[in-house]
Amino acid sequence: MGKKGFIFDLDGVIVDTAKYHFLAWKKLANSIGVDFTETQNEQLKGVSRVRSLEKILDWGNKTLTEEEFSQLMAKKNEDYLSYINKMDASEILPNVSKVLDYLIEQQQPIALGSASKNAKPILEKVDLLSAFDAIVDGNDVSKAKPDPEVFLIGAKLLNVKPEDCIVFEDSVAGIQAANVANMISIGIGDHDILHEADYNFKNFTEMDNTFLKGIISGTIQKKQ
Ligand code: B16
Ligand code: MG
Repeated sequence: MGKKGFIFDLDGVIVDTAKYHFLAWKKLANSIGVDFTETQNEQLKGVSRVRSLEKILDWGNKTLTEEEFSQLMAKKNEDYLSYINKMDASEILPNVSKVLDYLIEQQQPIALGSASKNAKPILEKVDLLSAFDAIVDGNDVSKAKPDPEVFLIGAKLLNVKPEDCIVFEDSVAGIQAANVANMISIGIGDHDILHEADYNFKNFTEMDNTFLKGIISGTIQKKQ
Protein backbone atom coordinates (compact mmCIF):
# COMPACT_ATOMS: atom_id res chain seq x y z
CA MET A 1 0.00 0.00 0.00
CA GLY A 2 1.24 3.48 -0.87
CA LYS A 3 1.60 6.49 1.38
CA LYS A 4 -1.09 9.10 0.98
CA GLY A 5 -1.53 12.41 2.79
CA PHE A 6 -4.73 12.85 4.75
CA ILE A 7 -5.65 16.48 5.43
CA PHE A 8 -8.48 17.39 7.80
CA ASP A 9 -10.30 20.69 8.17
CA LEU A 10 -11.02 21.49 11.83
CA ASP A 11 -14.30 23.31 12.41
CA GLY A 12 -17.19 21.18 11.16
CA VAL A 13 -15.01 18.13 10.50
CA ILE A 14 -13.20 17.30 13.74
CA VAL A 15 -15.19 19.45 16.19
CA ASP A 16 -18.27 21.64 15.97
CA THR A 17 -16.82 24.99 16.99
CA ALA A 18 -19.27 26.79 14.67
CA LYS A 19 -21.70 27.02 17.59
CA TYR A 20 -19.11 28.93 19.64
CA HIS A 21 -18.22 31.21 16.72
CA PHE A 22 -21.97 31.89 16.47
CA LEU A 23 -22.34 32.87 20.13
CA ALA A 24 -19.30 35.14 20.03
CA TRP A 25 -20.21 36.80 16.69
CA LYS A 26 -23.82 37.28 17.80
CA LYS A 27 -22.74 39.02 21.01
CA LEU A 28 -20.42 41.28 19.04
CA ALA A 29 -22.95 42.06 16.27
CA ASN A 30 -25.73 42.82 18.76
CA SER A 31 -23.38 45.09 20.76
CA ILE A 32 -23.08 47.37 17.71
CA GLY A 33 -26.79 47.13 16.89
CA VAL A 34 -26.55 44.54 14.13
CA ASP A 35 -28.79 41.48 13.93
CA PHE A 36 -27.05 38.10 13.48
CA THR A 37 -28.78 34.83 12.63
CA GLU A 38 -27.73 31.16 12.38
CA THR A 39 -28.18 31.41 8.60
CA GLN A 40 -25.65 34.24 8.47
CA ASN A 41 -23.33 32.17 10.68
CA GLU A 42 -23.43 29.43 8.00
CA GLN A 43 -21.92 31.92 5.57
CA LEU A 44 -18.95 32.46 7.88
CA LYS A 45 -17.90 28.82 7.92
CA GLY A 46 -14.32 28.45 6.70
CA VAL A 47 -14.07 32.25 6.36
CA SER A 48 -11.21 34.07 8.16
CA ARG A 49 -11.82 36.21 11.26
CA VAL A 50 -11.12 39.51 9.45
CA ARG A 51 -13.36 38.62 6.51
CA SER A 52 -16.11 37.48 8.91
CA LEU A 53 -16.20 40.86 10.66
CA GLU A 54 -16.17 42.67 7.31
CA LYS A 55 -19.22 40.62 6.23
CA ILE A 56 -21.11 41.35 9.48
CA LEU A 57 -20.42 45.09 9.07
CA ASP A 58 -21.66 44.88 5.46
CA TRP A 59 -24.87 43.13 6.54
CA GLY A 60 -25.49 45.81 9.17
CA ASN A 61 -24.41 48.71 6.93
CA LYS A 62 -21.80 49.78 9.50
CA THR A 63 -18.40 51.35 9.07
CA LEU A 64 -15.71 51.36 11.74
CA THR A 65 -12.35 53.02 12.19
CA GLU A 66 -9.34 50.75 11.92
CA GLU A 67 -8.88 50.93 15.68
CA GLU A 68 -12.52 50.00 16.42
CA PHE A 69 -12.23 47.14 13.93
CA SER A 70 -9.21 45.60 15.66
CA GLN A 71 -10.75 46.14 19.10
CA LEU A 72 -13.88 44.24 18.04
CA MET A 73 -11.79 41.45 16.51
CA ALA A 74 -9.91 41.06 19.78
CA LYS A 75 -13.16 41.09 21.76
CA LYS A 76 -14.70 38.42 19.56
CA ASN A 77 -11.68 36.19 19.98
CA GLU A 78 -11.65 36.70 23.73
CA ASP A 79 -15.28 35.57 23.92
CA TYR A 80 -14.67 32.67 21.56
CA LEU A 81 -11.69 31.51 23.65
CA SER A 82 -13.85 31.49 26.80
CA TYR A 83 -15.94 28.75 25.14
CA ILE A 84 -12.91 26.92 23.72
CA ASN A 85 -11.33 26.78 27.16
CA LYS A 86 -14.21 24.61 28.36
CA MET A 87 -13.87 22.06 25.54
CA ASP A 88 -12.78 18.47 26.10
CA ALA A 89 -12.55 15.19 24.16
CA SER A 90 -16.33 14.66 24.43
CA GLU A 91 -16.70 17.33 21.73
CA ILE A 92 -14.84 15.37 19.06
CA LEU A 93 -17.39 14.61 16.33
CA PRO A 94 -18.59 10.97 15.98
CA ASN A 95 -16.08 8.43 14.60
CA VAL A 96 -13.33 11.03 14.04
CA SER A 97 -11.07 9.32 16.57
CA LYS A 98 -11.76 5.93 14.95
CA VAL A 99 -10.78 7.25 11.51
CA LEU A 100 -7.60 8.89 12.88
CA ASP A 101 -6.67 5.70 14.77
CA TYR A 102 -7.10 3.62 11.60
CA LEU A 103 -4.93 6.00 9.53
CA ILE A 104 -2.24 6.02 12.24
CA GLU A 105 -2.35 2.21 12.36
CA GLN A 106 -1.89 2.17 8.57
CA GLN A 107 1.07 4.56 9.00
CA GLN A 108 -0.53 7.25 6.85
CA PRO A 109 0.66 10.86 7.23
CA ILE A 110 -2.01 13.18 8.67
CA ALA A 111 -2.24 16.99 8.58
CA LEU A 112 -4.64 19.66 9.73
CA GLY A 113 -5.65 22.34 7.18
CA SER A 114 -7.73 25.00 8.94
CA ALA A 115 -8.47 28.72 8.55
CA SER A 116 -8.54 29.10 12.33
CA LYS A 117 -5.76 30.85 14.21
CA ASN A 118 -6.92 28.92 17.29
CA ALA A 119 -6.46 25.46 15.76
CA LYS A 120 -3.61 24.30 18.02
CA PRO A 121 -5.25 25.21 21.36
CA ILE A 122 -8.48 23.53 20.20
CA LEU A 123 -6.65 20.30 19.27
CA GLU A 124 -4.86 20.43 22.61
CA LYS A 125 -8.16 20.87 24.46
CA VAL A 126 -9.73 17.82 22.82
CA ASP A 127 -6.47 15.87 23.18
CA LEU A 128 -5.88 15.24 19.46
CA LEU A 129 -2.73 17.26 18.83
CA SER A 130 -0.49 14.19 18.83
CA ALA A 131 -2.53 12.54 16.03
CA PHE A 132 -1.23 15.11 13.52
CA ASP A 133 2.13 15.02 11.74
CA ALA A 134 1.63 18.61 10.54
CA ILE A 135 -0.59 21.53 11.42
CA VAL A 136 -1.39 24.27 8.93
CA ASP A 137 -3.68 26.97 10.32
CA GLY A 138 -4.70 30.60 9.93
CA ASN A 139 -1.28 31.72 11.17
CA ASP A 140 0.51 30.02 8.26
CA VAL A 141 -1.48 31.13 5.23
CA SER A 142 -1.77 34.39 3.33
CA LYS A 143 -4.59 33.32 0.99
CA ALA A 144 -7.92 32.00 2.26
CA LYS A 145 -9.81 28.98 0.89
CA PRO A 146 -10.86 28.51 -1.98
CA ASP A 147 -7.20 29.28 -2.61
CA PRO A 148 -5.40 25.92 -2.24
CA GLU A 149 -2.46 27.40 -0.25
CA VAL A 150 -3.43 25.83 3.10
CA PHE A 151 -3.62 22.31 1.63
CA LEU A 152 -0.54 22.70 -0.59
CA ILE A 153 1.51 23.69 2.48
CA GLY A 154 0.03 20.64 4.25
CA ALA A 155 1.13 18.33 1.41
CA LYS A 156 4.62 19.82 1.46
CA LEU A 157 4.96 19.37 5.24
CA LEU A 158 3.79 15.75 4.93
CA ASN A 159 6.23 15.26 2.04
CA VAL A 160 3.45 13.89 -0.15
CA LYS A 161 2.54 15.02 -3.69
CA PRO A 162 -0.74 17.03 -3.88
CA GLU A 163 -2.32 14.39 -6.15
CA ASP A 164 -1.70 11.82 -3.40
CA CYS A 165 -3.56 13.88 -0.80
CA ILE A 166 -7.11 13.53 0.46
CA VAL A 167 -8.98 16.45 2.02
CA PHE A 168 -11.93 16.20 4.42
CA GLU A 169 -13.94 19.44 4.39
CA ASP A 170 -17.33 20.79 5.45
CA SER A 171 -17.21 24.08 3.51
CA VAL A 172 -17.76 24.75 -0.18
CA ALA A 173 -14.67 26.97 -0.32
CA GLY A 174 -12.61 24.14 1.23
CA ILE A 175 -13.84 21.59 -1.31
CA GLN A 176 -13.01 24.01 -4.12
CA ALA A 177 -9.53 24.56 -2.64
CA ALA A 178 -8.92 20.79 -2.55
CA ASN A 179 -10.09 20.43 -6.15
CA VAL A 180 -7.84 23.26 -7.36
CA ALA A 181 -4.95 21.51 -5.58
CA ASN A 182 -5.84 18.31 -7.50
CA MET A 183 -6.45 16.43 -4.24
CA ILE A 184 -9.28 13.95 -3.60
CA SER A 185 -12.02 16.07 -2.00
CA ILE A 186 -14.34 14.51 0.53
CA GLY A 187 -17.37 16.51 1.62
CA ILE A 188 -18.47 16.01 5.21
CA GLY A 189 -22.00 17.31 5.63
CA ASP A 190 -24.86 18.18 3.29
CA HIS A 191 -24.42 16.48 -0.12
CA ASP A 192 -26.42 19.15 -1.96
CA ILE A 193 -24.26 21.96 -0.61
CA LEU A 194 -20.97 20.06 -1.08
CA HIS A 195 -21.82 18.57 -4.50
CA GLU A 196 -18.45 19.64 -5.97
CA ALA A 197 -16.70 17.05 -3.76
CA ASP A 198 -15.40 13.79 -5.25
CA TYR A 199 -17.09 11.81 -2.47
CA ASN A 200 -19.68 12.76 0.13
CA PHE A 201 -20.49 11.57 3.62
CA LYS A 202 -22.96 13.05 6.04
CA ASN A 203 -20.45 12.42 8.83
CA PHE A 204 -17.69 9.94 9.66
CA THR A 205 -20.12 7.31 10.95
CA GLU A 206 -21.11 6.81 7.29
CA MET A 207 -17.52 6.14 6.21
CA ASP A 208 -16.05 2.71 6.87
CA ASN A 209 -12.50 1.41 6.83
CA THR A 210 -13.11 -0.28 3.44
CA PHE A 211 -13.41 3.18 1.91
CA LEU A 212 -10.19 4.35 3.58
CA LYS A 213 -8.47 1.13 2.52
CA GLY A 214 -9.55 1.80 -1.09
CA ILE A 215 -8.12 5.32 -0.91
CA ILE A 216 -4.81 4.09 0.51
CA SER A 217 -4.46 1.31 -2.07
CA GLY A 218 -5.45 3.64 -4.93
CA THR A 219 -8.56 1.72 -6.04
CA ILE A 220 -10.62 4.76 -5.01
CA GLN A 221 -9.45 7.82 -6.96
CA LYS A 222 -10.24 11.42 -7.77
CA LYS A 223 -13.36 11.66 -9.92
CA GLN A 224 -12.90 14.82 -12.02
P1 B16 B 1 -10.42 31.93 14.20
P2 B16 B 1 -12.00 25.83 9.70
C1 B16 B 1 -12.67 28.35 10.42
O1 B16 B 1 -12.22 27.05 10.78
C2 B16 B 1 -14.13 28.53 10.84
O2 B16 B 1 -14.96 27.67 10.08
C3 B16 B 1 -14.57 29.96 10.60
O3 B16 B 1 -15.91 30.14 10.99
C4 B16 B 1 -13.63 30.89 11.40
O4 B16 B 1 -13.99 32.26 11.20
C5 B16 B 1 -12.20 30.64 10.94
O5 B16 B 1 -11.87 29.28 11.16
C6 B16 B 1 -11.21 31.53 11.69
O6 B16 B 1 -11.21 31.14 13.04
O7 B16 B 1 -11.22 33.14 14.54
O8 B16 B 1 -10.35 30.91 15.30
O9 B16 B 1 -9.05 32.26 13.66
O10 B16 B 1 -13.35 25.37 9.27
O11 B16 B 1 -11.15 26.36 8.57
O12 B16 B 1 -11.27 24.81 10.55
MG1 MG C 1 -14.72 23.85 8.37
